[in-house]
Amino acid sequence: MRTVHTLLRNWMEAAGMSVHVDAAGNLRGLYPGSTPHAPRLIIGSHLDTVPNAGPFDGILGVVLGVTIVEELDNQRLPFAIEVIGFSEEEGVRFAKPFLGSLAVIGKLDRNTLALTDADGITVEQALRNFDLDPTQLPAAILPTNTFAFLELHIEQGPILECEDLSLGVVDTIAGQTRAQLIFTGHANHAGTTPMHLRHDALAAAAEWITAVEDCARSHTGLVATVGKVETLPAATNVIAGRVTASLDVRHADDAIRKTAAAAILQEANFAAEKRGVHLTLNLQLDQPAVPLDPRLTTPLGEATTRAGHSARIITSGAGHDAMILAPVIPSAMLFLRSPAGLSHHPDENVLPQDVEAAIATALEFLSLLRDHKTILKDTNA
Ligand code: HGY
Ligand code: MN
Ligand code: MN
Repeated sequence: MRTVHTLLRNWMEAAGMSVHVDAAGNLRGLYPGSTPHAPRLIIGSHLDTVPNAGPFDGILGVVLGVTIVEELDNQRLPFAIEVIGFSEEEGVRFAKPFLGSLAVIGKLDRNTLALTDADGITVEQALRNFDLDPTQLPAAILPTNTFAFLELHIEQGPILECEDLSLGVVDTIAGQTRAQLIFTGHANHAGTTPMHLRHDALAAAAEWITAVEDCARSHTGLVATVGKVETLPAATNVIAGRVTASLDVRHADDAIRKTAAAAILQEANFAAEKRGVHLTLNLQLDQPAVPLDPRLTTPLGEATTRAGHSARIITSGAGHDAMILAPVIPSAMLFLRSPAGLSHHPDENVLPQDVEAAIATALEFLSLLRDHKTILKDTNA
């Protein structure tokens, strides 16, 4: 992350931005407006990613933010532009996502700072290890004259490619439930323990995981994933005594998501009880679906059309920092096509012509913001 910060800082400063890293580890470049206290537009996305990831998830939206400022070529607008590279959006290290974006709206709270990673290091200690001062978190909060947030991001799904489209304008970001389930059975000898005397934690988890898939397949638009399973003692000739499994459930409708999550967790109870296995549930995230702001998505659609592309309205199954900012700052997202619909994978890609389309659209969007003072006025400016 230090290397990424150094590279991006150089690009940001070359584009005329003043750069700092805030107390939550967000990299922030400020491009001034035509007046000292001009309203502020945020353009950004996250710098972290997932293990074995592709090269575009998150970082593309930050680099495009810098590129958009470069394209202004020192032209001053009636608003400032702050490009933010958010830290810790994925939730890989501390099991809670969106830490950087929570900080800029003042919601990186003490409980979150106390979360620990696999080595027992807290979020607070990790910030100090990165030469940051968590007591300065209040200074990370966005100024009150921040009037809009634009996030450019790869779609991470197959829709734009299936329709041979470069861009999509996001209307809603699906909600998500994330949880950790711990199946505690009884480790024992694989060769001497009769089947009816076992308390096999891995067999319980395995039955549950197939029930997760069945439940998701039976609801339109629902996705549910068990992406991480840790087994102890993880030996061929030992019945698993303890299994820790992740759960990720998503849907654009919160009622459907919550009902499905409850049914899935009930399945875990069934699979555990029938084997005399104890179940512990840790709910890690209950993130509501977030509609994006028509006061911005409408001009963003207009900008897409002006740039010569179709403004395909699309719902995001992936979570984004925009879902954290949107409840307090009018937010919009522009998606770029994901070739092969692939993401969270080394072969994740983006097409140069789609990057060109996104930059052209973003510059048209800035012109609309500049020319339609109503957007500036109506959106907290
Ligand atoms: O998991 C997600 O939805 C995103 O990649 N943060
Ligand atoms: Mn991601
Ligand atoms: Mn992302």
